Amino acid sequence: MIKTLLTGTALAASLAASIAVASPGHGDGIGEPGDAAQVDRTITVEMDEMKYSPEIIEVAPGETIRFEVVNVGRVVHEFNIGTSETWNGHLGEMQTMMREGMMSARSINHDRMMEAGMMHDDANSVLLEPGDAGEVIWTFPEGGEIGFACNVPGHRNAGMVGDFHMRHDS
Ligand SMILES: [Cu+2]
Repeated sequence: MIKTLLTGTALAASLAASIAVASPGHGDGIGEPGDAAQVDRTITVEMDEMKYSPEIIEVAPGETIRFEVVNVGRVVHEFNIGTSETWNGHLGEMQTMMREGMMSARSINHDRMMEAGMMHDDANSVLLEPGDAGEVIWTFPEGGEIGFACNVPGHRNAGMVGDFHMRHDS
């Protein structure tokens, strides 16, 4: 009887762990999805080959920012808030999407992504075709090493990564 209970608890714990890994922003120290009614500032970020403008964004601890992200380039780009650890996990997902025809260098096949259950609607990121715009509303943590990067295969290695500088003036 006790053995059965322990097994059940272990299973629940491992399920909870896998869910936590699948949703960035919960427990990995990068912050959390922001509330649109609590936005402190709006910042426009342009994405091009292979860079962001601006590349460095200063944020205050606990600040909620609306990022208006515009892809002014000629290929698909992503704005993804995280750390190299979260990005490494996400890169595999992108490679699968490329391989399975859910996206190509210049386009995103939303129907195909929906079919495969990969809607790519993580609150910490937006994936955009050339000419498209989207938004991310994010509440920053009190500190930490956080940045933004494009996980389209090859782009981050080519330098498509930016930094959040946490302001400490309080
Ligand atoms: Cu890119």
